[in-house]
Amino acid sequence: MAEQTASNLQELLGSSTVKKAVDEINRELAERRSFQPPVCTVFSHAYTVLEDSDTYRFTVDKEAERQLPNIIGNKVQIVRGQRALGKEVSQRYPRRRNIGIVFSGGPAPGGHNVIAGLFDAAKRANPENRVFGFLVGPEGVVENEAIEITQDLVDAYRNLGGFTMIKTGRAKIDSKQKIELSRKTCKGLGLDALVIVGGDDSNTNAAFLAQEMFADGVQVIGVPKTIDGDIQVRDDQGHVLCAVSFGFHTAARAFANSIAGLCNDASSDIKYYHVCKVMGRVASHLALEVALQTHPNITIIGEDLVDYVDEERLEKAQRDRTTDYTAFGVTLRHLSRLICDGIVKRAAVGKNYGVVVIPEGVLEFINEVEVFIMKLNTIIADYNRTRDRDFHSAFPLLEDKLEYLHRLAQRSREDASFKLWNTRDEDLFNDLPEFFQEGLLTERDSHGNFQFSQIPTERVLMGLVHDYLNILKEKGVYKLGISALYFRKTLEAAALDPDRIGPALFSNYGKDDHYLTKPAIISSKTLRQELEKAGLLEANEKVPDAIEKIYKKTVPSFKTQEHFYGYDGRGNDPTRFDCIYTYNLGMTVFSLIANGATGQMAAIRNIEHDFARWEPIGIPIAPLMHLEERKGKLALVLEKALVDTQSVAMQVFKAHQEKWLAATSGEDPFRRPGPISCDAKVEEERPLTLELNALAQPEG
Ligand code: FBP
Repeated sequence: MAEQTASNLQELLGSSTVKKAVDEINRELAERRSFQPPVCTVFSHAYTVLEDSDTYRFTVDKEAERQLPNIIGNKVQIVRGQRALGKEVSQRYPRRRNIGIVFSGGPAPGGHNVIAGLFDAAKRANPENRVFGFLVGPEGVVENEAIEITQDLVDAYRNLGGFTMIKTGRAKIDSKQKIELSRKTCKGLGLDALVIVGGDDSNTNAAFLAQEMFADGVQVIGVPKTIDGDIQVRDDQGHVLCAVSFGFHTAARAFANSIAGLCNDASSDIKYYHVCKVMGRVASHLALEVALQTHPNITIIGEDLVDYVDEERLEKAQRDRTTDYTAFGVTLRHLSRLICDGIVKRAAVGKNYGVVVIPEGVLEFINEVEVFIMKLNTIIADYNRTRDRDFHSAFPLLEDKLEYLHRLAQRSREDASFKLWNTRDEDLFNDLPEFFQEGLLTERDSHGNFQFSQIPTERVLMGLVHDYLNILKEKGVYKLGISALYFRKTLEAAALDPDRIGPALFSNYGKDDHYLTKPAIISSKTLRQELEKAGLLEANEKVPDAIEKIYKKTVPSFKTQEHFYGYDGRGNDPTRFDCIYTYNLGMTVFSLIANGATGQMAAIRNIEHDFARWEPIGIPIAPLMHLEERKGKLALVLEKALVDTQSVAMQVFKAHQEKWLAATSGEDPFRRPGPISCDAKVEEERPLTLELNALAQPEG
């Protein structure tokens, strides 16, 4: 019997239906792999050349000039197509080359297509060209861990998300020794060029490597990658050279699609606030794009909080003829109040549900938290610099870390010149919930950046929101509005006169389509008192069930579901936009290499416009660098692009905030962006932020 079952199972497993069901390759995957992204017109020519452009200028940092002398003079280079080989090109372009490529930092959809574009262009220029992929990020370069990228490998990953083919890592090539080892690797593989696909820190690294390997003749090219969308390049006149890094569109669309699902859920079940933390280490580009795509009821934009002014405090200070500095900039408490304000307004029209979007990096824009982050960054960096052991292995437990901070606070008492961590800092820090303290003390990444993704920001904020809503409930401010029709129907069904009872219960009876109980009614007891006061109830009489039922419906219970949109969208298969963008970036990389560029970042200009206008270029990295605090010291880095609060996208968002809060009766104006696809021309062609911001771009 058992044998017969086993053979039946074998037969079953051999059936075509089962085979199809468990096959890793389904139709969608096959279609994705076979999608051939269109290429920019210049790449339809047999060869390309680079043309230095004098149109774009940058203000150069003195320190960048000093540290990067060989690449600081680089200009923006325009890739031009060429039908036939000119004399100069014929010597250079088809020369046999070995090219190494490495992913650095978090995955971003489209990375595989950068490799595919580079591979296809390299093989087309000379079938003998070889492309090597360094494994698990920059550490692969230092340790010479590489594989040769073959046609089969490229074909297996075309148009697919993740950085699965060669993996990625966050190591940094930041010491003399690591640079020497990297140089050795490049020599060992006979590399002509090294391509670093990464974010702001990785492109910074690319610039330093380009400088270091200049004399060796190894070209180094960067590719701007990060779902955070914070690599954007403009010249001094505001000409857009790189509107956004690749991966941003896909991540935003993936988050938006999931959040649109939550909008459906919230407005169906009408009992939850879905609180969505959306990735973006510092900048709120992703949150803004998600807001434009889905119209959540409340969206916080970190950059918008910087200029926040608490009008009430300001007016009070003006009345008292004093200055209240806390009226400027936002504290966690202020922010929670802003969220409560929206929740209370929606509740007044009977909506005790909704969707809130919070950017992962919002804490960076909150005064008191930012101060803690900066102080702790310096404390941890100082410790690591001056001791044998690293801060986190020396103090593995939270209590150990707190004890160390306590010793610093004591030191500040004894030595007035020591200001880094004083007793006030200690008191404020000790007031924070433990999980938040742990988060703020979490290990910094290899670039010294604070890891916002490790902090449950939404929990911190929503904890404060919960507390304040309870206070507002006690004060009779947070109440659920009762539909006028429902009130009338319920009372009439109980043979009660709504027009007699309504004015005693509600402060806006007969005026709006949702009624709010009077502020004094905050319990069954106060309800009874109001009815007695209006002469509608005798002292020994029971409150009629219908009125009690109405009252109960006005008492909101605030329930939240928390979600984090990050790693899922970051690993999503790319949108059509990102597939095309990255494939062309890969081809641009080859053009830069084949034409001798180094210290440049591959980019496509005009991605905010129709594909016909896309223009592959090389952007000089060195002139984009400036000094910033890293690991407690000033270092040259590529500047992160934050959300411009004056941009068109922000203005459009702000102009619609009230509408999307939807504190009115009727359905919420949620928007459904739909699922991601790469094979059809979909309406969501490119990020909405880009399309909107393009409306205010200077010509040229
Ligand atoms: P990159 O800048 O390296 O592309 O990574 C950005 C990001 O996706 C952030 O949005 C997020 O804060 C962070 O990575 C998470 O990092 P990790 O993968 O180390 O958890």
